[in-house]
Amino acid sequence: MNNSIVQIITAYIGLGSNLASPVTQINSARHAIAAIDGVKELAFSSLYRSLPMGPQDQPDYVNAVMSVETSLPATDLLCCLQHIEHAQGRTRRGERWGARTLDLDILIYGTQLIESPELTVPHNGIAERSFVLYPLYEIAPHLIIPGKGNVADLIANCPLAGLKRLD
Ligand code: A4P
Ligand code: MG
Repeated sequence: MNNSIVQIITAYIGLGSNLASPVTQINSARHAIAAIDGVKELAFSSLYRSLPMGPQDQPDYVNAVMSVETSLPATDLLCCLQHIEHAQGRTRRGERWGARTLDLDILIYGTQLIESPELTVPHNGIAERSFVLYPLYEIAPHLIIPGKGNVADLIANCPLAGLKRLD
């Protein structure tokens, strides 16, 4: 008999794109994430247009946040997300914060604090980025970000910085 207990974790995933039809990229990624074995979509935010953080000679981004329930360990979830990025034409050319067809970040994984060579959770910068906090607040207004605080309090100190919700 298998006595192992599978833990179900609520995770939050940040989606971003600024190349090759960003809205389509985000919607495709949403469906691909929901189709991962061991992942179930809970909620999906509106899509937001945001000004690029980092190099300014790149198009505006479309960003969104998705919450999921998952039985996958965080490293396995990251691996699945990287496969989806790759399948949707993501290339890594070495420029920090350069343009991309798709970026999928694990923003939060349950209440866990993870610091390993391949994974930092909560994601770096989560508490200062309007394109993360506003969609997160939309789907989880009472969320406490482990080690950072209440999303409502963080948003109060985070200017929109050009963020606009898309219809
Ligand atoms: N990694 C560590 N922690 C995580 C995590 N929690 N989730 C590692 C996902 N990956 C994580 O990522 C580099 C490495 O981060 C991965 O190998 C993984 O092991 P990457 O996707 O290759 O490169 P990146 O995304 O360019 O790097 P970075 O520093 O994570 O960038 P960010 O923080 O993702 O920011 N402007 C707007 N308006 N909207 C955006 O979405 N995104 C970025 C990228 C820049 N400017 C933006 C936006
Ligand atoms: Mg990233």
